[in-house]
Amino acid sequence: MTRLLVIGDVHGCLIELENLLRKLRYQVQQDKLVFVGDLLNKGPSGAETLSFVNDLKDDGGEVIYVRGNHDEKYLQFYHQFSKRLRNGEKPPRRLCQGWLGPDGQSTISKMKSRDWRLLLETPLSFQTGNLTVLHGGLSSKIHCKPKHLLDSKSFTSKRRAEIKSLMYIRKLRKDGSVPNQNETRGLVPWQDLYDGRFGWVVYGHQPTSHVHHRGHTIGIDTACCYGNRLTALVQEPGSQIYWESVSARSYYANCPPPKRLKYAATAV
Ligand SMILES: [Mn+2]
Repeated sequence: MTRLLVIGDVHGCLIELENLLRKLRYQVQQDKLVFVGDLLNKGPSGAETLSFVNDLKDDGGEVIYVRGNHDEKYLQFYHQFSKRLRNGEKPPRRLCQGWLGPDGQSTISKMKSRDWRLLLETPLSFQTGNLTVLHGGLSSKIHCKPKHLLDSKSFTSKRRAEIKSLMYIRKLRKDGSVPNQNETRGLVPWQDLYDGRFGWVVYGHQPTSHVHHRGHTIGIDTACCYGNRLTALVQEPGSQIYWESVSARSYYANCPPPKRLKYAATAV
């Protein structure tokens, strides 16, 4: 029996990931594991988390790691400095900090080539049955399946914005289009405009105190790196979706605490 386990933003919280998998009695050769993205940054063990995921794959695990905005930052860095990185050079600390965050240099110095490969292979979304997994959100102007966004040979700027939006957006214009970077007026949460056309959308990116179930969307970034919890959405064949979580061992990231939700959703 294959279970689908979708894991929220890990952000280098490897101990919590291991605890969560233990709690779920994860079976590497039976369960399908999907990450909503952002395995790296903020928490203590980004590079080690990539290595852990690679080990699961080596052990025959079916693992899908959807690309998050922090993963994308590392990939952009890689494309810019790939020659230096391949030569084993260490890019200057300030450059890494500016680009990747405070622990950028130590993370990339620990990353092996297979860890970069894991990042390079990340899809922007994953679809199975009635679930679509992506990191950020979905513009309601997107009519093709999110995974087909990359099919076109030549990208218009609109298409580029749509692709980026899968990893980054939180809000949309009322007509469902993707706002410009500094635009703030009259925007609405993307979840309010999503009409369920790709089934349930399971996403991360927006740290909240509880699983955020709204319309046809389920947000599972429960802010582990901010000292809250790491959550997995579980789908067993022929059964309801439910979620499990473990508490964070510490408050890792120097950022504001997660947004408190007015209610706590329990099951779909
Ligand atoms: Mn994140």
